[in-house]
Amino acid sequence: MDRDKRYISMAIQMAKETVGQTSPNPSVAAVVVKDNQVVGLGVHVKAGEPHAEVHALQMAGEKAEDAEIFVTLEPCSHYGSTPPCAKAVIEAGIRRVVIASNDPNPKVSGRGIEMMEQAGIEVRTNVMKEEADALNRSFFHFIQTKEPFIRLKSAMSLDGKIATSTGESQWITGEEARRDGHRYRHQSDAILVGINTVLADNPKLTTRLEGRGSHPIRIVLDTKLRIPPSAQLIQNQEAPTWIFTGKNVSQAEVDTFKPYPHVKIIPLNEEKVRIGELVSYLGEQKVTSVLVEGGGTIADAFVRAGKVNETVTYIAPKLIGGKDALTPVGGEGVKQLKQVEAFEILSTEQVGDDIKIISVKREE
Ligand code: AOF
Ligand code: ZN
Repeated sequence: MDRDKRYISMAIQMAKETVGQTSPNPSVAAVVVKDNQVVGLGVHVKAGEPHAEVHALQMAGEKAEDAEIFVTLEPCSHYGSTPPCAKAVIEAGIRRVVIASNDPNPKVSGRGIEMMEQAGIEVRTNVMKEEADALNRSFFHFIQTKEPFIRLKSAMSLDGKIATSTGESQWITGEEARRDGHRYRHQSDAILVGINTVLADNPKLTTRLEGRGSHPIRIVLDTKLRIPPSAQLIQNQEAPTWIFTGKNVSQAEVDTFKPYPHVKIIPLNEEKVRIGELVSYLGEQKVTSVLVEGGGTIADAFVRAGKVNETVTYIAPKLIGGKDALTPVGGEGVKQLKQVEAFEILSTEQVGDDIKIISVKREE
């Protein structure tokens, strides 16, 4: 592997471990190298805290003079919660910068690179870009569209069923696939289900990972506010619960949930919850990623609204059969094949006894 790739892949490795903790900011890491010695390391830990380059340059101190910096994302050029990293890089006396991803943030978008080049620094871009881009797919989508990145997760049998014809649905995939699924909860700002899933399964929707994890905001789409106060999402206060309803719910019904400060009832403007309206509201609230976990009607609503950005599908080597057995995307479905959106396969991998397929929407 060439030298640039080696240090960039080291930075990518560090940034990877912060996915899910930096929202609404991206996951970024930086390595400062002088005379083939690593003299500074940095990651962006949390929005509002210093950027990766700042930590790495601080560690390097005077050794940053005439050194190289390897960053997973183009250094920023704007005054946000912190001064521009491109300026910090210039002032530290860095001689060469190697970058993996560009920053599509309209406030940056090439200007970071420009600033450094104008200061006479040698800049190399696009080193391991694909690997680095994969870390920040939701940030890139959010910063460009002001809407959250929507990931649709499902688990099904080889013949595409999520339950038997009598409705039994627990444990279609194995332990490892289920554990893998919890990683997506940890990495998402929000997890979303429909009221039917709440009534049928009474889920908690928290992240259960070895060594703990962060819990996403729990979102329920519940047009008529049918969720009972006894539901785990109301009784369990480990994470916020946001319930989106249609416009026709009374204040008295909303007030039933007053004793639960972690619960927010949000009536939208139309009779039924519309995905478009929901998604823009979530974007305004700086929710950058949503994991849609069930059920079929909800999945269908997102598919037909054209709002699915990525699918994560676990397939168990089982045949269930039954013409009435449910499939991951239910509802009305898309009527004409020519209206069906094609996704692109990003990866296929075996997870325990199951297969995991990730596909992504082609971003124009
Ligand atoms: C970098 N290095 O480590 C990160 C960057 O509100 P602020 O000041 O934290 O700025 C956030 C923006 O800065 C974010 O939208 C993205 O464009 C960039 N993030 N840039 O040079 C970092 N986290
Ligand atoms: Zn910065």
